Amino acid sequence: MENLDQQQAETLAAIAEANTPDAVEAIRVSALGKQGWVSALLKSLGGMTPDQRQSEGPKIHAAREAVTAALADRKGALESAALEARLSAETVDLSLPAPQAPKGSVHPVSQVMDELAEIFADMGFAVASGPEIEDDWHNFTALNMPETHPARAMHDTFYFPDKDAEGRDMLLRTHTSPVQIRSMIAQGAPIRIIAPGRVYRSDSDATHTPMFHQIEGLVIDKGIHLGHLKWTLETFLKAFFERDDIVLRLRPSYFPFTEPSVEVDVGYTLINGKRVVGGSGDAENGGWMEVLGSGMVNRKVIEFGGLDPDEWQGFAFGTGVDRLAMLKYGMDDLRAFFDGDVRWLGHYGFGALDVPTLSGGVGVRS
Ligand code: 2NL
Repeated sequence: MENLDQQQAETLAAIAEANTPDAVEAIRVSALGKQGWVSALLKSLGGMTPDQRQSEGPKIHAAREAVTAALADRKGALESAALEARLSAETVDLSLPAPQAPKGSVHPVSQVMDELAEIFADMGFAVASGPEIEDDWHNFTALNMPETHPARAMHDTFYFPDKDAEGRDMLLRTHTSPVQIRSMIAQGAPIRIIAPGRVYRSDSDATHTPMFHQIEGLVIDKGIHLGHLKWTLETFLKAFFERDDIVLRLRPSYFPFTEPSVEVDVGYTLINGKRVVGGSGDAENGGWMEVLGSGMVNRKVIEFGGLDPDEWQGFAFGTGVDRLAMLKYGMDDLRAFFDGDVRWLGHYGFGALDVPTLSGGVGVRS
C-alpha cells in the first residue's frame, strides 16, 4: 500500500508544520474525521477477503495510531508554547499597592447618637432604651395625653390591629418618652437618663419621614428647678456644637407632659448665607432657631411614673437626632438620611475611628 505510506508521511509532515491549534484540528478532520482518509481505509477493510484483511488491517491501524499520537504531541507542544509566551509576557509588580477593599462607614445618625451619649455621660446621665412597639398607656396616658388627645388619632400614629394581653392598643412609639416612664416605674428616683432611638409618626414630606430619631432626657430628684434645666441644655449644646459662644433663648410653650413648658432656641449667625450656630440671635446677621422642647415634668406624669410629686421634681427635654446631625454637619435633605445611598454615606459618613468628639468639652469653662 504505497498510497497509505505516502498519505501517512504527508500527514505527519503537515502535523509537524502546523503552527496553530486550528491547523492541527483541520489535519485531524482530514485524516480521522468521517470523510478522512484513515476512516476511508478502515471502512475499506469490510470489502476485503480475509487474507487481504490480515495483511492490510495492521498497517491501517498502525497508521491511525501514528497520526493520532502525532496530533496529540503537536497539540501539547503548541499549548505549552502558548503558556510559555504568556508567562514571559505577563509581569506581577509586587511593589504596587494592594487593591482597596470597600470600607463601611458610620452613619451620621449613629455618630451623633454616640456624641450625645458621651456628652450626657460626662454629666452623669445613663442611656435608657425600651420597646419600639408600645401600648397606648405608656406612650400616651402616662404622659398626660388622654383618650381625646389629637396626637392619638389614627392619621398621626401607626396602630397595630390587635390589642396586647392587657387589652391596650398597640402602636409604634411616637416619641421616646415611654422609655422614661418605664425607667421611673422600674427604678424609682432619683433618675438621670437619656433615651435615644427610633420613633414613628404618620408624616411624610421633605422635612418629615415616617421614622425618625429622637433623644429625650429626664432628670428626677429633690429640689430640681428651671435653673438646672437651663444649665444642662446650655452645657450640652456648647459641647455638641463645640463652641463656647452658644446663646440660648427660652420661650414659654405647651406640652401635655411638662408644666411649665419651655421651647429652646439657639442663636445663629449668617456667614456667607449659611446659618452657623453661635452668637446671639438678636445680633446683626443673627437669628434664632428652635433646637429643643423641654420643661418641668408635669406632676401628673410624675404620679403616673409611680412617684410622689411633692417629694420629687424633675425636668425633661426632647429633640430630633436627625435635625441635630443636619445642623452640625451641614446636610440639607432629611430624606437622604434613610435612602441608603452609599455615595451619600461616603460623603457624609464617618470612619470607624472618628470617635465622638468632646473637644468642646463638657468640663471646659468659658
Ligand atoms: C420635642 C419636645 C419633649 C419631653 C419631650 C418628657 C418625658 C417625660 C416626662 C416629661 Cl417621661 N417630658 N419629654 C418633654 C418636653 C419636650 O420633646 O420637641 N421633641 C422632639
